[in-house]
Amino acid sequence: MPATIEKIDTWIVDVPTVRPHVLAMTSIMKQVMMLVRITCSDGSEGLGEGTTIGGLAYGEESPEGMKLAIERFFAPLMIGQSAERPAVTMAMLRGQITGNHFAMNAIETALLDAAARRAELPLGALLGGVQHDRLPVLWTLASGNTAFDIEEAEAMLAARRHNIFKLKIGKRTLAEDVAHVAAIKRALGDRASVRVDVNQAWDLLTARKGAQMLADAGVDLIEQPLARDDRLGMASLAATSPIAIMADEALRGPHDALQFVRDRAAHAFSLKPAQAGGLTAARDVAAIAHAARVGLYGGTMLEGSVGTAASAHLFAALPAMEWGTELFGPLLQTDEILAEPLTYRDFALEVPAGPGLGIALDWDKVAHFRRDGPQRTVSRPTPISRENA
Ligand code: MUC
Ligand code: MG
Repeated sequence: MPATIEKIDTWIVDVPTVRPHVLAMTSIMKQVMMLVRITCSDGSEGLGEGTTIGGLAYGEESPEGMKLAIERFFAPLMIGQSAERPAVTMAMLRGQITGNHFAMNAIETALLDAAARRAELPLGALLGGVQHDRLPVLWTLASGNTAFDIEEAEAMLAARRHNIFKLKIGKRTLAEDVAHVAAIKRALGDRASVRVDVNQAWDLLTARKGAQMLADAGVDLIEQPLARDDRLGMASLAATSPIAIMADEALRGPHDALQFVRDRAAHAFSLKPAQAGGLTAARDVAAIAHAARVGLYGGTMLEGSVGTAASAHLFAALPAMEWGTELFGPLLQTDEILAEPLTYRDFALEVPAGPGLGIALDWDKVAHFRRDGPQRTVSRPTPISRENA
């Protein structure tokens, strides 16, 4: 009997961060994750995650909003439908629900996870096949304090955890930001690559000056310097910048990717499944980048382990991530909600092996961090394992 979708559960989980994470538009002290689990009639299950940065500060969706959207709008359309054809289910959802890219991604991940577990294949196999076992992972220095950031970077280098660093700038004046970045690059020298993420905070004139100053300081790349809707500004900057310009917030799926390629508005794309509207939509963005010889970078919304594992499967199924990845989200959190944490070693994340996402939640930890508290957990959900998949 073909499996159907029987039940969809969602949880909000709050996990503190190891230190405040300071971006141009917000600072966070904890990560709020929406976890979704799809249970199918054959007992198979799939997990997905929807995580944003600072509630609605970064984008148009929040974990709380995703939970509501899935409960109220996605679930009624999905219950009773076949669980065997995720692409058909996703086409149906996209036909009836506009936008909601992060929630779409969480749902698509869970559908693909369940389908891959059923087939006893890694999720990446459903995305074309895993091509890489390890993905280089950078670390974001975002304490806001130069001395602290240098110390943090040195510790990461010594532990062989990261040797590429991204600095969050755009909150202070250009001169202050460049002084901060240059001091860090000077301290690290050739031992590390240093990049910056402006998170849309600059205008074109500031970006032109900034690109030159940062190039002089030894920085490799500038991520989303201008407002996400200023594609022509990005094109003008990309035409003259001495260092690579990367699009992030501006890329909300294949259509944006096509426009960016047409306008030659970026040298690199930050690939984010949630922003693109799903793993398969992000794969389409990657195909456009590949055809246009635009470099790829594996972005993050600072997802926890579920979303990070999903992105890892996609990135591992692509021919190359020319700029590496920033799949460090779980390392920013004080605790882990997986039974077995993801493995970070020798400057890389090991792509989880095993069926589906290749991970299992520790449901005691989920209960502990659940916003509505463990005391309201009536019965603990059954852990996902090979046996009951
Ligand atoms: C972003 O804009 O790229 C990724 C890493 C990080 O520190 O923040 C995120 C979001
Ligand atoms: Mg960014």
